[in-house]
Amino acid sequence: MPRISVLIKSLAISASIGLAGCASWEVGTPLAFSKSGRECTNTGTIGLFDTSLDLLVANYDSKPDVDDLQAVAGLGSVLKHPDFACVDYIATSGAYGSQGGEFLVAPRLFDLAFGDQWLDAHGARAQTIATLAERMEDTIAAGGRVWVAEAGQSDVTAAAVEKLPRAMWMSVHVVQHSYWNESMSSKEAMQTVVYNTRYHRVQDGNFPDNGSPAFNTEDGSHWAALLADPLVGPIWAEAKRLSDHHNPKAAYVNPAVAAGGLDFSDTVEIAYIFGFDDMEGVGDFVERFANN
Ligand SMILES: [Ca+2]
Ligand SMILES: [Ca+2]
Repeated sequence: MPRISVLIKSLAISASIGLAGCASWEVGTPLAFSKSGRECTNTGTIGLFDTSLDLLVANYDSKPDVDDLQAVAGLGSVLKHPDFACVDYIATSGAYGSQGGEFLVAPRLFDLAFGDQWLDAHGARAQTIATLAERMEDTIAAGGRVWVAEAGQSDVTAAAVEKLPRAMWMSVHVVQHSYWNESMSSKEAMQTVVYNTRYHRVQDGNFPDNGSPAFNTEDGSHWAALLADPLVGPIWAEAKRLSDHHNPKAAYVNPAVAAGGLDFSDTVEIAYIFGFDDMEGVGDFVERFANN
C-alpha cells in the first residue's frame, strides 16, 4: 500500500512538471495538499471521517496520568500512515479540567507527532479556544463536520463550541471513553457537549473485551517494534522517555507504564472515528501503524 501511493505521488509530480506552462493540468493524478499542508491524493471517507470536508480535533489533558503522552504517539503514528495523509487535524495540549496533579509539558513530543498543527491550552488557554472555534467554524461553514477525540476533559471543547453560531453546534461530534474524564469536566461543559453536540460515549480503552480496543497492557514486548520503526519510532522514543521520567513521581502512577508496558488508551476515540475500533489491542495497532 505505501509503495502504490508513493508511485502515484511520483507520477503526479512528473505529470505536473511535464505540464508546467501548459493550459491543462487535468492529465494524470493531480498532486493535491491537505488543509494541514501535507501531500494528499486519496481523499475519501475513512470510517466516519470524510477527508474532503471534516476536521479532527484531538484534545489531550496530560494531567496527571502519563498515558496521554503515549496516546499522542498513538495518533501521531496514525497520521503518518499514508492512508491518513488527507486528514485535516489540529491537536491541543493542556486541555484539562478540574483535576489536580502536575500538567506534563511535552512540546517536542507534540512537534514530532503533529508538526505545527497543535495548540497549547496550558500556556494560552483563551487563544487556543478562539483558534479551535475558528477552525471548527471554517470546517462547518464549508459543509464539513468536526470530530473531537476527547483524550481528557471537555472544558476546552465546550468553550470552543460555545463560540460557534448556535446552528453549528450539532455539526460537532465529541467522542469520549472515560467516566473519570467526564467527572473532572465542569457540569456546564458536560451540559454543552452531551446535550448540545453529538456526543459519542465509547467503551473504555483501558480494558479488554468490551467493544473498544485495549490499548493498555503491562506487556512490554511491543516496544521493540514501535521504537524500531523508521517513521514513527522517534515519536514513541520521546513518549517513552517522558512517561518513564514522570510516572514514578506522578500523582497517579500508571501501572502499565510502571510495569514497562504501554498505555495509549486515549487512542480508542481515534479508532472509533476512523473505524479501526475492531482491533483487539496493542498488537493489532503495532501491526498496522508501526510497520513502515
Ligand atoms: Ca487523558
Ligand atoms: Ca489509560
